[in-house]
Amino acid sequence: MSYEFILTETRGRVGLVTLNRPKAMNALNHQLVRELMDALEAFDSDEDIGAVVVTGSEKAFAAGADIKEMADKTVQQMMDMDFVKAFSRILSMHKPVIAAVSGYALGGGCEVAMSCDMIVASETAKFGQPEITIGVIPGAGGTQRLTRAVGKAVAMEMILNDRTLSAQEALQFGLVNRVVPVERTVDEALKLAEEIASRAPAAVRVAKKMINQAYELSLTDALDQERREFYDLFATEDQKEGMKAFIEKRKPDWKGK
Ligand code: DAK
Repeated sequence: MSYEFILTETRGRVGLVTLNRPKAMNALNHQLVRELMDALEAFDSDEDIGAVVVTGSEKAFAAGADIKEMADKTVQQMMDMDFVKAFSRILSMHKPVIAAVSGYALGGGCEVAMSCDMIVASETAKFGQPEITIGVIPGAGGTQRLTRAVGKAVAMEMILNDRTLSAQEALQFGLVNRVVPVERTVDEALKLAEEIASRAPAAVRVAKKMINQAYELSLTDALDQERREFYDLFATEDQKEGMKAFIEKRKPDWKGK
């Protein structure tokens, strides 16, 4: 499949999607978002892929939704665009998605990164929700995911007053998993993704789902569901293999079943 605004490739068991709209700082126009979702869907249904990395350029992961495309839209046209559904799809993917962020991750760009399961940030990464400066608010999860990630105090400053977080601040506030030199960002994310992709696929899938459920369900309901999922894994060959391999002091040979 050939795309106009993204590049895709496979590295071992990891799918790599690179946002590639350099003239506009990877601003997320309708087509780019459609292409991104299409590529993610394809990797999610590919049995040879165990995890996915999404990245941008050194200058910009993505500088937000395309303001030029959005400027004259009506309410109905914006509703038809539905970025929210698109970004939420990342959460419901079976496979873990890691964002490798360098440069600007602003507005919808920050929201895409936060929809991913983990973020590897370069020392140059800048996270912000500057929608207030163009007369709107974050509309694809920013007010909710950012607040859950960094807490109310920092989220208020970022969203009400355009405060941008440096990579180190993002690490300190728990928004990102790690900060690495810019030239190593994609490789570090790929390495992390490859490690996760080498683990028991069903357990990875269920673990991702349950961690994300921590934000959706009550603690009692989530603990019930966690226990059910845990029991269900005992119906998989990989549970038998994983425990047998431990006892036999060898590496497990996952079958993904
Ligand atoms: N949209 C369109 N074009 C953009 C852009 C953007 N978000 N960001 C950058 N560009 C373009 C610039 O217009 C410029 O194009 P030319 O003038 O050369 O044609 C080119 O990229 C290079 O940008 P600059 O010349 O501005 O570069 P600088 O290094 O000086 O500044 C910057 C980089 C990233 C700080 C600056 O470009 C900037 O502030 N960009 C805008 C950031 C922003 O406000 N982002 C939030 C956008 S609003 C939805 C839910 C959510 C959303 C949408 C819908 N639904 C539920 C439907 C999300 C909304 C947003 O994200």
